[in-house]
Amino acid sequence: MNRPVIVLGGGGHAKVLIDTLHIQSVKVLGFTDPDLGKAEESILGVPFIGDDDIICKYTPDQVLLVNGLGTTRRTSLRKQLFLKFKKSGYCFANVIHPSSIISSYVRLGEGVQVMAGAIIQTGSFIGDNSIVNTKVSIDHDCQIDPHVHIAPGVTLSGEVTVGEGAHIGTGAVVIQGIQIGRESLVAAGSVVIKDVAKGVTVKGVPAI
Ligand code: JB2
Repeated sequence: MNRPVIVLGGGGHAKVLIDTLHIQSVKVLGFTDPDLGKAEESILGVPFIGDDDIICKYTPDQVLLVNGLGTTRRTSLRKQLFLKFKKSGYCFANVIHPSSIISSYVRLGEGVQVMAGAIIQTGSFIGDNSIVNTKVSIDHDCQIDPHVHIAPGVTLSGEVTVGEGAHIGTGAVVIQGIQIGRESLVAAGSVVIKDVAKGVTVKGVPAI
């Protein structure tokens, strides 16, 4: 990366990202968090630098941002933060763990995060601000829209589409060709064998 990085958020997801940035010798200036109780803390040696207002002390060409908020619910603060700082001209770095395997025929948007052990096969697309979490498997020709969280251990077979802001819970399995609607939630451990409408929650084996 040609610029140092600021990480937004000081929780568990931020910690995993900072670890990956360290592996890649990226300079991390600090993390931001509205919880001023974090002022005495550091994350893997990275200092707290203030709440998000501190970012405007840097111009967009001085720093890159990394979105350290995870998503566990459909209402996504993560998405709001991404859009707010994009509007102000900032750019988000992609964070790609070196142990992930990504076909050279995969396209990635901006601010995409691919965690340790993930595999993304040929022809797939990962939209802006989406998380492909630890040990996820995304097979060929999948389309992942922006602001999606594919949680650890999920398997997507080929030609699956996932709409904007959807959350695929830990360990879920989605068979080939399925369409998952925007803002929908697939519960952890589900097996999805038919399309999921937008904005709904499905769970179980098979998921309903
Ligand atoms: O507006 C904000 C803001 N709101 C909350 N700006 C910034 N910069 N930070 C914000 N936060 C902070 O995000 C909270 O004060 C808190 O310190 C942090 C969220 O931490 P937490 O550990 O609760 O969640 P997370 O998003 O880091 O991790 C979740 O998602 C991951 C993907 C957890 O469920 C993890 O287990 C999961 N792996």
